[in-house]
Amino acid sequence: MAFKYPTARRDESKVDDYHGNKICDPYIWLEDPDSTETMAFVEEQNKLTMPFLEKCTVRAQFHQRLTELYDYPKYSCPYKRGKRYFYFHNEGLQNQDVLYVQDSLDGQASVFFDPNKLSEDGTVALKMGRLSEDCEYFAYGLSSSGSDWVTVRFIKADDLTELPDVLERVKFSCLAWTHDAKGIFYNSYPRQEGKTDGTETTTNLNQKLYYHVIGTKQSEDILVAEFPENPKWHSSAIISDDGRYAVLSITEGCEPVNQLWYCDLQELPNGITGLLPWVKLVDNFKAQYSYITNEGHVFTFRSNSDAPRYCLINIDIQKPEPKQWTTLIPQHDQDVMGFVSSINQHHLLVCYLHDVKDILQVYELSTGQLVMDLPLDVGTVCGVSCKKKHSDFFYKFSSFTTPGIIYHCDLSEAKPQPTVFREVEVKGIKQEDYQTHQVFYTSKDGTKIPMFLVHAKGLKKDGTHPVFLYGYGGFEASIQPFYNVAYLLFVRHLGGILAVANIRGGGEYGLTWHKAGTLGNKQNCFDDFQCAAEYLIQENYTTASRIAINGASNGGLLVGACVNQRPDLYGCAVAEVGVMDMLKFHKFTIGHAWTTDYGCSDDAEQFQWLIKYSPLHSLPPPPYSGPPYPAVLLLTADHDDRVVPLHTLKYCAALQHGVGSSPAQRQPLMVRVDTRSGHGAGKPTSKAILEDTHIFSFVAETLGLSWKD
Ligand code: X98
Repeated sequence: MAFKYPTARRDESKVDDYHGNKICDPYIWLEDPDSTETMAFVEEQNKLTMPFLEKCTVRAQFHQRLTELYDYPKYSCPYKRGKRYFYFHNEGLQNQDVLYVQDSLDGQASVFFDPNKLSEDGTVALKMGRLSEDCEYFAYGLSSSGSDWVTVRFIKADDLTELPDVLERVKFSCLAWTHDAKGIFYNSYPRQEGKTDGTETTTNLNQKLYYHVIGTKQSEDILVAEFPENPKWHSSAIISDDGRYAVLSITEGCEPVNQLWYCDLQELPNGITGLLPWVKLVDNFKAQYSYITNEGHVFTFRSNSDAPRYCLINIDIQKPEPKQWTTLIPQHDQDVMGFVSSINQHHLLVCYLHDVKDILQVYELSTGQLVMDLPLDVGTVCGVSCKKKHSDFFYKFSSFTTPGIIYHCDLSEAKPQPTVFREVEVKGIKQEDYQTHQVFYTSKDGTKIPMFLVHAKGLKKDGTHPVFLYGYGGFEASIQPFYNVAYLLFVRHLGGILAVANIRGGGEYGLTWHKAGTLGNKQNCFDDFQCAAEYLIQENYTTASRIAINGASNGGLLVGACVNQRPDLYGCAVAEVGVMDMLKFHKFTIGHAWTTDYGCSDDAEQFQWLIKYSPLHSLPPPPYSGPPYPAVLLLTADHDDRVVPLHTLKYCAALQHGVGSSPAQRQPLMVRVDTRSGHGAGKPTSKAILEDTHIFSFVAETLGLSWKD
């Protein structure tokens, strides 16, 4: 035994009966984040982990170089409201991006909203912000310490005066101004017992939709939609481009399906005074319908109804029968239709995903005909700003080696041509030193899986390179090329290869690809990931002992499951904020929404799927004599109310108990528990840099890598 892990009490008396199967939950006491025993466990773990991380050989160099290189200016696309332009900007190392305003695109910019002023350590983040249609007010939601909970406040946009209005208990919320700027739609949850600060594990049920009238108290807010018969339903309202309709999308989990209701706000004789008279255009959860725009009573939706790669349909709300719905742009025979935005009154900006690379095009709204291509390099459209009433629009492109290029295009010109509006450069990283290529490898069942490889130019396939293999595999999320300085440092200074495997469960090839990695097919995700590692070995890029696998959230589950299934296939595994207890995840915060991807242990058949791969339940008991586990670093944080820390803590205790007690286990099995931190969104730059430093220092230390100048 190379490390002396803290002892964690095992309560063998805690046994649950799942459909006749007795499953012991010995670390159930770790489910209480506030007990002295849990707090002591966390403290002891950190006391082991933090000195180990701090003493890693490359730690100081990685931190210094990452801080240096991360210090480059970052910009969002500008967007126009009223007569002014707004954009986010970070000088480089500011903890939170700052919102700026300017009168014209080349005019002097001034600070409009600076979240850095709200806390010393940058842990208060701007989660959402909405300017009213004519720019009278700015509604903004702040979250503290990375929690999903948001507090919404308001300022007047012309003179930045603060309004007294405050909205609390807001989470997973829309924020939609009525065009008269009299008020705003938002969601909140009923008061709950105990804390509501993101450290609690209380389930999130019975979310409601309200209308807040500016200048009134939250207690007077108007309840406009609730679903007492369906406590898991969540709703989200948007206001149509013409300001006339409230369009309500209702979901009951994370599947891309929704009900679609609307309300004609012009038909309310006394305005918004109570539950709205919603018209149910779609009253089932068979497909997804996302509002794009409307011309009078003809609405355009992006949909996956009979279209796993998505299409655009028109629905005349005066002829609501599905038989009368028409297709505006049919689904592509290969590519997946991504976001669609209306521009220039009668155009649509449409993004397609072609083998995990973006394609951007302009179509005509009235006919669905292609108008123009907007040529892109291999990579991702990571931001757009456009509005139906404006002829010009912006889009931002990035890739593994491109930090960001913002293009500007005006469709009112005779020959519209995108021009580079802003391009940033990262001093100290030469793009031409790196090479990205895409390979397609074969998974266990013969399916071809795409994977991006990023490495130094002229790399020799001599089996010696360390690999950082990243995956996610769920919730129809496509892992498209993205820029990350820490990855490039791994390539440049640790001689590594970044591998991003686009495994099933994601949305890379549409709904079919997603479903092939959910429910009873979840094992496909793990097979795809393991086959990625095997491919990299077979192709002589690397060896098993040089592979570090990484994933976060659903990707943390991926890492946990793969380590249990093939401990011999990797040298290191870093699982961030992972879902590790597959029998109980649905009981905490928003976990119930993930049963659409995972299933639920309450169901006998689904229990059988889950017990087979649940990281917590697939760990070997002592005495363990199988192949040593790779070095394992687990990460979680005290305010993670998306995937509550108990997943990682229980998994850690069980891992150290079984594998950690084996004399053959020389590599560390550790957990880093951050404080004033959450699932990831809104993380201040200083914390992100430190976290990446710790992750890559751990990878370098445990794979035996040294720093190359
Ligand atoms: C979620 O759990 C998404 C959580 N979530 C939201 C928002 N609305 C939701 C409505 C219903 C259910 C969940 C919702 O974030 C939302 C609404 C408005 C604005 C912003 C957000 N996700 C999964 C997750 O976090 C996958 C991605 C989204 N997981 C953690 C899955 C397993 C681990």
